Amino acid sequence: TGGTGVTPESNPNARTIEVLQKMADYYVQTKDHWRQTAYRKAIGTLRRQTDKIATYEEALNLPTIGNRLALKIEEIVLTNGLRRLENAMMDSNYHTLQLFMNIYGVGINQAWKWVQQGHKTLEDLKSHAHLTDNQRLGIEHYDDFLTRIPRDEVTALGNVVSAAAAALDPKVEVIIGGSYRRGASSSGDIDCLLTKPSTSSSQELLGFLNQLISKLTESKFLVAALSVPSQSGSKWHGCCVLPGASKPIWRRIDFLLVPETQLGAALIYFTGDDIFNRSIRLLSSRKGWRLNQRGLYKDVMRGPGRVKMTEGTLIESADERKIFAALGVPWRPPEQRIC
Ligand code: DCP
Ligand code: MG
Ligand code: MN
Repeated sequence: TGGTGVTPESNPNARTIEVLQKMADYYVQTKDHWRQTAYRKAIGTLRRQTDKIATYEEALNLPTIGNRLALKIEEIVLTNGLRRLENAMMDSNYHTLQLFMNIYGVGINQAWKWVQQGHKTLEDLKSHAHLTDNQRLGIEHYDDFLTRIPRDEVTALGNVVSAAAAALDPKVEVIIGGSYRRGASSSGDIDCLLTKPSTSSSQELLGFLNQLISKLTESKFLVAALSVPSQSGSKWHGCCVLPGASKPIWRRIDFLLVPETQLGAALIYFTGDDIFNRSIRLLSSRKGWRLNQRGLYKDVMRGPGRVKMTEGTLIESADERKIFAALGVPWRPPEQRIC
């Protein structure tokens, strides 16, 4: 070998990279985007090193490598492996972990707890674990919630919501966002944005939401509530079924209250996809601005530890296209917001 490049064989960190790569693959499986990205960056950094990185301090001195990753790198060098990875991947626990993580609303931490408590099946959880109401519901409808919703069914479910909304208040507009708005042929859930002309806060729509929920519950369209908005909240999560189906599949549905003044920012956020959102937010923060589901802001004041002190000055929030224009990003129709 020679030259300035570090070939994989000659890289003194080859074994560390190999283990970190397995971890990264594992986090792809568990849909942990943040860790995936952190591991990828760390691998890139290690690839560029010509010396072996053996200690916590050496690792921490490198760009893109933080506290936790530095500890892992030291552990890999010391033990030639990684306990957590071995725990996760080298035995049947890994499959149990996958099983539990596929329960709606259950993340890796909860799934791990159950695995460590020795639970192996959904039946085990039902009869022996302490479950919240939502976890129980997620287990009871395990297969339903893993079943994608065909586009035609999303349209039909959306039409039920639109009809009920129109009967209560003809000025309210129902927009289906999420993967449906991106043109997907099937969706994981239904993301319903509810908006109305001349509104400037989501609280103004809370009364309407309560009426809509009552009406759709009475008509047996809504079959469960998973989370209801808190005092300042604007989201309702629950389940619905297609009317008239003989053996209906429970579908996840979200209602999101959006005042007209924030419709553009909310449309960007709730259209996604999540990777597109992350990249457009990053682009905003590189300009020193901040984009969230309520608007695009400048002069966001931050205190120690980058803690946000003020929301900043609003640049734009009502119009989706104007937000793209303000950011200097060419307009991208929803179908092209797939990263
Ligand atoms: N969203 C996000 N980051 C998250 C979760 C959601 O930016 N961590 C945004 C982008 C999503 C939108 O909210 O498009 C709706 O979230 P969903 O989880 O419903 O995702 P999708 O509708 O995109 O896909 P699916 O078909 O799985 O519902
Ligand atoms: Mg969705
Ligand atoms: Mn959703």
